[in-house]
Amino acid sequence: MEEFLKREFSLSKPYQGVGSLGSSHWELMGDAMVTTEQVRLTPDMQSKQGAVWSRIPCHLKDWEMQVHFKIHGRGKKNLNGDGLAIWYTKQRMQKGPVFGQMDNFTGLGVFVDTYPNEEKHLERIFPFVLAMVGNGSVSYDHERDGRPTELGGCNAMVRNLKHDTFLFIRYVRRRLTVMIDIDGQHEWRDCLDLPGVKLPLGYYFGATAITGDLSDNHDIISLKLYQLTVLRSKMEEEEEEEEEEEGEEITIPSVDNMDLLRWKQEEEGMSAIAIFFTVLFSILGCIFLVVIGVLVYSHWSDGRRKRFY
Ligand SMILES: [Ca+2]
Repeated sequence: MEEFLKREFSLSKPYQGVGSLGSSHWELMGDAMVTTEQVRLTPDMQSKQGAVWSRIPCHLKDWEMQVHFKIHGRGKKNLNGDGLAIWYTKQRMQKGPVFGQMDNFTGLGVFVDTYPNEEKHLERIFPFVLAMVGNGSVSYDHERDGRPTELGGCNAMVRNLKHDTFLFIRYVRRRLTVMIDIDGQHEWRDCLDLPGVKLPLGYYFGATAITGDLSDNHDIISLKLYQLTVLRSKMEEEEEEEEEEEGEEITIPSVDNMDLLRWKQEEEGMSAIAIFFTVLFSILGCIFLVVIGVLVYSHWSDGRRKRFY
């Protein structure tokens, strides 16, 4: 496998022209700021959100993103938040609650979640790195730290470290691999490895971060995107050609053996049950009123008859 750095999808010092109109491949949003040392997505202050987004859609089939980042702040253990995210999505520059990106996004998100929102995280230590694929109809469950929709992840003690910290996202032959290098040993540690992840071409790379009541500096030092040239076996090539000929080009993100629509279906199922009970109780209510009405009428007409005679 060979790799080539793609400058148009990479972001590194001295961040020439980043954020200025027209001259850079990268656009800033919200509270993000460029300094000589980093692109600071959020400062260590409450209720901030910021982002840096590529202006150019990426049409590479196989790629690798190396993220050099730094999360640091005054907050003591678990009194900091909320984290940052690296994206390959259809949407760009869309503010929202998912680490600063819109919910119901379409594409891939890799999150470095630094605050445990769910109280019962018995076996999970934060910060936690987690990957999610959205198809436009799946919601990120913030209160449960994205657990219902996670593809996998790992614990990563990345805050307030003196040495450099890296995140590595590789997408090759529809296999998603996430690794981290956070111990200062220049060694990649496995975090997630999943085949059958289908991502369309032409999406945008971006990085976002958000703070709430709790905060941190969320810094991107560099984003380096490598194009990978992968040797494909004859069979794989033929399969891909066949798919293209049959018009089976990937247009919606999906993950094999995972139902990304299950949330929506559950919601629809719930509302069907709700409709059923509403109708049932309405009918019962009507019957009750009719019975009461008949009783009252017969009582009243009895009274009239008595008075009449
Ligand atoms: Ca969280």
